[in-house]
Amino acid sequence: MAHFQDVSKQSSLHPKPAELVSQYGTAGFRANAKLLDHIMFRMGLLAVLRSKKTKATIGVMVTASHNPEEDNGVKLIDPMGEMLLQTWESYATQLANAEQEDLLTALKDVIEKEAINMSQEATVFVGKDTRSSSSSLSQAVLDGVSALGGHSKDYGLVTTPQLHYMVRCQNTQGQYGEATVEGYYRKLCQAFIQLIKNKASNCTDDQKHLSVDGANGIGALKVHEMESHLKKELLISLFNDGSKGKLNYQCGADFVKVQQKPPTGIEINPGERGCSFDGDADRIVYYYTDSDGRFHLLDGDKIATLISTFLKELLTQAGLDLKIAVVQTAYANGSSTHYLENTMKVTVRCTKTGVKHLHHAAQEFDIGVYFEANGHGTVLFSEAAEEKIQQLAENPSTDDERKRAALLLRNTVYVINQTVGDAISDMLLIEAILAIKGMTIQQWDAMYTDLPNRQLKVKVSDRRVIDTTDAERRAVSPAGLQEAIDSLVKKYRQARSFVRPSGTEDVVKSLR
Ligand code: 16G
Ligand code: MG
Repeated sequence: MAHFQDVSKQSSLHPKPAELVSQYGTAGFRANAKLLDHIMFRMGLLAVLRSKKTKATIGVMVTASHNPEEDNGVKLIDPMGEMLLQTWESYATQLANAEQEDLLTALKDVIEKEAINMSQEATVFVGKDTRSSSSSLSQAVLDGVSALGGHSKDYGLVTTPQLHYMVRCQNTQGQYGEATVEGYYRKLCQAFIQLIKNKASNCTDDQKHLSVDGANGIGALKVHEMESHLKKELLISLFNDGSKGKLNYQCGADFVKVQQKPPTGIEINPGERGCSFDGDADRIVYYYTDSDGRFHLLDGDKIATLISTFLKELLTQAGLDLKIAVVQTAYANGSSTHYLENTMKVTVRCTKTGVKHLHHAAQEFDIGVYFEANGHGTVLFSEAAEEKIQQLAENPSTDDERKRAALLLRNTVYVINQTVGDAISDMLLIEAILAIKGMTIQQWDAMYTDLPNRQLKVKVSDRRVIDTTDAERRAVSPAGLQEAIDSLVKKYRQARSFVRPSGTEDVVKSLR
């Protein structure tokens, strides 16, 4: 077939360094940008196959999230805006690792195994972050798409969650929204403005102010673009906007979470709210410094608690019988789990690290709130839940209090990006909740007190020797490791510790 000749010819322009081995990790490939050109081209090819297989538009995002500027990466987005189906991750790895002369064989192998109809049309949406390497790498993706005869749409600079959103909009014929960046701002900001109309009477104009650390990345650009849609209902001071600092360097959500200190480059008064995005704006954490200069971090666990409490109260007010659950990982602070289960009486589930695991667990409930402690998360509403909310909001015989709650729920659904964790969407929801509840960040922080914790990373020669079970909370190998941890933990009250191999770096990570 003509396309295969094109693939051969084009792929020689994107050669694979001999003997290089790469793996589609927790969230796609990530490495030094110099090692990725061939992978980008090949992910363009794979996206075409995935699009033909699903008969839908597929997304390819070029980003390495919170990694240093020198790195880059790529992840594929499935039709409903979710992460690539896990069984296809191994195809991605096979294609990435095929030596130049074996590429066509590897490609035909996928086509055969998946019984792909090659005459089916294919469309791929491509986006990139602000890294200096992203332009040429996203061009390599586009080359891969066209080599296999696929159509592409290049969204250029977008946040990761924006591209996920576009893919879902496209595949639901606009039902989820319009597949443009403007459409995204319009949908989210309109919902935000509707929500904020219900702000508490004690909510002053000062409360409208928020400092945002854009990690010198794409999120900063997009917050700036969105501002006019907010109609001054949220006043943002943007720091680390990329005009001088380096991407993710001493700033951004990952830095703040791991270091437990404010990002550099932000000026913020004691007691005031600030938040940090990561390098591709799919994570967010909040914080403030008190009058004694002590730093207070409100991470993904605190965010999940705030959101699930808000939703649970609305469900009660609306008289809707919908099951709500919170999904966390082993990194969740024990205090948050305790508070959610015992005070809030919501179901809590624990899954392995990585958004795809949390996302799937959250899909099992009417309303699934999922957050990793690192600030990645969102809320999923089942179709039935959305319908019930919609019906109640539209039913003329609904009484005033129930109607108010139903309308708030409806706009909450609209402000949320259900495809994946989204710093911009999460920020709008959190800001709306604080305003509606008339709550300060200090009051939010006081919902429960975090147990002290530390995260450690240790470089090891082979992280695969560690195998875990029970959502990564217990090590099953090497022999003796778990026993050693247990005997240390036993010495302390309410203590917990675990070790797991990283899915993105050559390290093992532990929390205690
Ligand atoms: C990726 C994951 C993130 C996870 C992190 C863990 C996605 C979109 N991102 O960044 O959810 O927390 O990996 O990395 O799934 P680790 O395995 O190195 O600790
Ligand atoms: Mg990220």
